Amino acid sequence: MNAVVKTALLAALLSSAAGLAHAGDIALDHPWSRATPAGAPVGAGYVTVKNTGAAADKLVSATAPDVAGKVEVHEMTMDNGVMKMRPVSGIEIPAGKSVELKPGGYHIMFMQLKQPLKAGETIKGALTFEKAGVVPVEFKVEAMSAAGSGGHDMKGMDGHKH
Ligand SMILES: [Cu+2]
Repeated sequence: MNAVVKTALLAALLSSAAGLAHAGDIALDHPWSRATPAGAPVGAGYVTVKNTGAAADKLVSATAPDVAGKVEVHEMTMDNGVMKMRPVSGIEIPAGKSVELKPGGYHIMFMQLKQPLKAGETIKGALTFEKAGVVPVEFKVEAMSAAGSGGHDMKGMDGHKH
């Protein structure tokens, strides 16, 4: 690990203590997740990614080794009235713009869950960007009913073939 990356990681760690992770031109705001029922194989992570730089960046992968055997970047779409999720190769974050990963859209998929996600816990992980590199993140697990349309989203989860 070179000194520049080390400095960026340290800066990200320090600012994440204040609730906002920052590395280079990428800032992560309100990383959160939703509690999962016992035995659920997957959970989802959401976060607002802000690109304060002059060049576009791309979220290409994520990790959360404490809770998930595998993590993917997913997109949820409506297909003939059915919610479907599929892995994407990355999420473009345009220069000077924010992209919100949220229920019903782009999300981080925690797969091969090692234990249920419980409200109040935090999930330590990292998001990898093409330019900004590895940005540490801590998803705060909120109650199962968080952010409204929980029932709707769980239907999408049931259709998830993993
Ligand atoms: Cu998914």
